[in-house]
Amino acid sequence: MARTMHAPLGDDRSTLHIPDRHTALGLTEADLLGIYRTILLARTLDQRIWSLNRMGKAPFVVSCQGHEGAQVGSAWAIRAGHDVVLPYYRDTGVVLTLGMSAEDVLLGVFGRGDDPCSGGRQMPNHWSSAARGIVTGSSPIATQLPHATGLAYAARRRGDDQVAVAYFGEGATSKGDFHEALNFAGIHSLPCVFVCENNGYAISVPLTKESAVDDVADRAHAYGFGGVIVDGNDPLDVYAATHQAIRRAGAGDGPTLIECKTYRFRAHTSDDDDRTYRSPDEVEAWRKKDPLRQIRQYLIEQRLLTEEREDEITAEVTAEVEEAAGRAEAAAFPDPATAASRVFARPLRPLRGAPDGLGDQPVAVDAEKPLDDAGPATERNVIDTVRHVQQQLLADDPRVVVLGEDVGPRGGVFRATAGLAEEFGSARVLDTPLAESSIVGIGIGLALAGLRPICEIQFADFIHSAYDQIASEAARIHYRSDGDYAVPLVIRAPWGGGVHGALYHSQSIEATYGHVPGLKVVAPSTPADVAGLLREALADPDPVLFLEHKKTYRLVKGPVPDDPTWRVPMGVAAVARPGGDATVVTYGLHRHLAVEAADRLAAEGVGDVEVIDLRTIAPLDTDTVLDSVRRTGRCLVVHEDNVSFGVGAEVAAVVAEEAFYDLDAPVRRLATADVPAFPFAPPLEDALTVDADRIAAELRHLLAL
Ligand SMILES: Cc1ncc(C[n+]2csc(CCOP(=O)(O)OP(=O)(O)O)c2C)c(N)n1
Ligand SMILES: [Mg+2]
Repeated sequence: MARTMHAPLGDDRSTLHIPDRHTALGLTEADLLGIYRTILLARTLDQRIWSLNRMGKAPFVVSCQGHEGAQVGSAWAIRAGHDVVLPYYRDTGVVLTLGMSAEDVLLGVFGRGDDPCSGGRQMPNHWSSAARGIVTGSSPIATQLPHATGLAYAARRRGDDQVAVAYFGEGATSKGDFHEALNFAGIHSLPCVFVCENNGYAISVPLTKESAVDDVADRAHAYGFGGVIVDGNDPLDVYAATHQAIRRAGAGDGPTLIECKTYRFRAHTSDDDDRTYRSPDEVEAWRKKDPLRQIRQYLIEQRLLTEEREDEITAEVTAEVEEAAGRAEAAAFPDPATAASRVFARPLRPLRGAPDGLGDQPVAVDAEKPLDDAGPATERNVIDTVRHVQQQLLADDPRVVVLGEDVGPRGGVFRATAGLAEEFGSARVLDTPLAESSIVGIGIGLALAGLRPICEIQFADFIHSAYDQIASEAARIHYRSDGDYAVPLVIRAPWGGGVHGALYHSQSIEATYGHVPGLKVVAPSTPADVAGLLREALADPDPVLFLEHKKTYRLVKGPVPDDPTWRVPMGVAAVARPGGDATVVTYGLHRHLAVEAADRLAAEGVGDVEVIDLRTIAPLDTDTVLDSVRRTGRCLVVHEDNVSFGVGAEVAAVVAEEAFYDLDAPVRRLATADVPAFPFAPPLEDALTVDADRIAAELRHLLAL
């Protein structure tokens, strides 16, 4: 980009010949004064927050000082309310430009109930405003970047010219999510603008230790699009680049990475001591390039800012910040009664562990129509059911998008999407790069844009690189935005062993993910439950991890109602086999094995065992479990997951807490030993497998106690 050297101001400006840079950019006098005022507002506000910090009133400061030129200059090019923006924590200047007030920012600083970003749930500077197109942000660096690509993909599908603008520091460019997002944006030439505020440090780590190349902008070329470098302390330079990038993106010409070379004047946050890693001289040298000074000087040179006008603006801004600070400090804290609310957009069960009176009331759930009353049915196996229901969902709802590795023409490695790309096109049945974090992250962006994504993770074993996107993002976006956003996302994952898949194609992941608040986890085991729960999961406004046991795919067959509206409620267990002498609580493949074992024991006259299929892991249907155990007095929990810290531990704890005096014997668990999933060689795998024989043996023991 062109750089302009500013002549030093003398007393007599009339002799200076100062080139006008703004008219060619389409910026008016009002724009220039607006940019100047907003930079001054950001600076004044930031200084005020530091002073509140010194007074012990603001526990945490994330300073934008030094970055305001990059922030306000770029955001001035955003079509506020039209484009969708994903700022990062340092972006006070961005959100002020987009219409947030100083008071909005300060309500967050004080953690007040009216904090528009999170109602006092997040730390300051975790921006969010659905009304302003500002997408809720988190603390983990770079996680917002795949969201931007999902939002941009959705804009492309709608056919409008909305652009997703994502902000981040240069430290974020070391993260996988940065690379996965740019890769996806490049492949699909998405309407995205990536704005990097390169201040040369990730807390204390200098650029030389973050990257072997000097310029972040160079990264873009590897992903097939352009990267530009701008003087981040010159708001007009930043504006020009961002304006052009947004225009290009909106016109269908693809993404741009803009690297704003800038500097932060203060420590990383109020918890940092920047004297430990940089010199006062370095800071001083950059202060000479202060963006506030640069825009002020330009305005003076253009004769747009008289001393009088400057004094007026300064007084106005100071008063605005002072009044905002007074009002925000006086505002009420959030009501403690809301601390456990909005974990789910659609709560299915009372929130476990919530102190009395806290947590949302569960919604009323339609009773399940028994299979016998569900009209005509077709016999299907599990995998065919998954495919059939996805086909129906795609046909019925244009918002549905399926994405994942090999889901396109290949039809999925298990054939769960066979024929769907041909029928619905590759834009709706989308082959993604091999990058699980971004598969979920893109899905989140699609969901935030109002689509209904179904992400396929090829094997549950490979989901863990998406853990951050699932646990830190999808599952807590509703809570952290105080209900402003919801993430209706389904993540399908084939799980489980018994298929000689060894350590990395056999894992059970339900306990790990069942532990994540805000995430619903289901693990159906019959074709009918798969059909009913998949439809229910897609209709739900919360993220759902939908686990399909691989061994059931072709082994388990059963009737599936033809009625495409037939559903199974989440959060409700099923009695798979009634009985009165003992209860087996299980799910997945082991529902079938437990029923087989129970039938055997009944035939032998040993006892009549009830089998409960949880179907939903989280939230757990404790009522059905307790009701059964209270009748039978005996409880065995069976699962394929490792025994420690698993679903069995949870069920056993609930039974011990709630039904101890109804028990005739201790609660028992039968699960896989704490090995890292199943070994490959058949004798090794068999030695660890929990089969019907072992369940029957364990039940005999339990019934004899
Ligand atoms: C994944 C992750 N790791 C570590 C942190 C702690 N942390 C917060 S900000 C930061 C540095 C980020 O540097 P950069 O992206 O350059 O942004 P800057 O703060 O310099 O504007 C770190 C390490 C975090 N928030 N997230
Ligand atoms: Mg940095």
